Amino acid sequence: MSRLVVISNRVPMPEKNGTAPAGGLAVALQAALEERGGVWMGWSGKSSGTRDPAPLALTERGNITYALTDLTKTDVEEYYHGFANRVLWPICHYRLDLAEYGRKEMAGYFRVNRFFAHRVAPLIQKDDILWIHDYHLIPLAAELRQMGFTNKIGFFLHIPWPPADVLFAMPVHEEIMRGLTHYDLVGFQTDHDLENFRGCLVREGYGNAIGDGLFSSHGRTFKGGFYSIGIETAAFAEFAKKAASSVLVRKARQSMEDRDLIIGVDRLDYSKGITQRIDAYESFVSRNPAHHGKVTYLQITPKSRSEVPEYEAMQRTVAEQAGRVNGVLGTVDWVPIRYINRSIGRPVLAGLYRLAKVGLVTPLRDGMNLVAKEFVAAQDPEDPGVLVLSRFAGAARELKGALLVNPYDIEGTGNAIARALTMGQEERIQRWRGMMDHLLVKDVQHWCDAFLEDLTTDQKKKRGLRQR
Ligand code: GDG
Repeated sequence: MSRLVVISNRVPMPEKNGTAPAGGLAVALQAALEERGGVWMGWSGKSSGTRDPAPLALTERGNITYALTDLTKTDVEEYYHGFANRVLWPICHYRLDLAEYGRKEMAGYFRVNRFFAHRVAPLIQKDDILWIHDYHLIPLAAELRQMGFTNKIGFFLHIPWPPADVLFAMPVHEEIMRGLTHYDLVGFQTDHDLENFRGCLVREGYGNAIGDGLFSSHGRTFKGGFYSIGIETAAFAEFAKKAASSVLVRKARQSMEDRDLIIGVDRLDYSKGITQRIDAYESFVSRNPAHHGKVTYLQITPKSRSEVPEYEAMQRTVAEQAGRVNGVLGTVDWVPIRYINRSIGRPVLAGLYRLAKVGLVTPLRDGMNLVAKEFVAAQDPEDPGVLVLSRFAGAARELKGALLVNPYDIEGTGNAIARALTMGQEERIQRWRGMMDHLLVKDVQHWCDAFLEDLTTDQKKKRGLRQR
């Protein structure tokens, strides 16, 4: 079995005893790396002022080498904040209005990808399989090919892929599209994303769809597929069950005085639809006086990317909005929204999911959304809560037992909240069971195995791709 080299912007470093950090992706990739041996390379998160950053920091854990590189301050500004988070992120989330193009940032993005290629090159052996993750590193395969590497290289995009009309508004879309054609396998979260990619490729003549999931471009053939990322379903279910009876979660429950709990958990990001969600909750409360004083909406929103102006502004907007709703609708003994603007511990999070009657997951656009899957896995099988899920989350392609909503439809989402709170136990169990059975099979291990199998299987031996 070939070694595996994983490259991602950041690397979730394991504990000193080798345990993977929390989070399904880290656990699944670490398991795949342990099985095959290999390297996980990425940015250390540190930046220096010098042009010549320190050598790669190598940490050995068993048969895995973790390799971290520093970047310069300019690199971080241009590659990470500038192009990845202010151009590719909004474009891939269909937000042309928020994309801020700058020649300097675009050049920085390609420069840092070349730098990553040179840094990882000495660690790559002839038969290694390379797996590159996410929008930060799209041009990496092209750089490695130019240096003469002929290894199998796969790419997985964790966020959505937009339709051609959106992508082509980006000045360097041609380089981005061409970058993807240098992989052997390009994986997306859903069939919709793959379909959008196919449209982009074929419309501008970057390549052709030649059937069975294969594409051709400038004499190269590569595969495209979709591989919906999962969570560690069984382990998370067990974890949530234990967590629900912990002292902290019991205290939280008491403080809510047995009110029905509605929970929302998202990084502070405009793609997550948090402001629309608060509007929907306000609409629900205003139109349903019977629920006044009987419900608490807990929104947990850790800060993220505060260096990007849109995120900083949003932090203020959400806080003001929650305050306004509480001011208008709250009473002396009832606070309709509890808003927490920082990260909370994973055990408390899992316990709260289990206590909640409703999980509100209403992004305007999302590659997958793992919160939706975690909420389902955390439920009590005898008395499960209801998931209210945006049809624009990748997870909606799989979680058919959720109440699917259009997050732009404020009243419609408010109605779904009311329906979720009053849904009978039998229907809740039936909806939950279907979703849970699916998540137990399509867990994160399945995702990892499916991608690596398609990347390593010879195209000639295998006609086309199984879609997973
Ligand atoms: C990208 C794509 C895709 C959140 N708050 C806290 C906390 N979290 C954890 C959740 C969940 C994770 O963070 C968020 O994952 P998502 O999938 O919801 O969203 P992104 O961060 O945007 O991830 C997304 C994903 O990549 C994987 O491919 O699904 O579409 O955008 O696990 O539980 N964890 C703790 N405290 C918090 O306050 N401990």
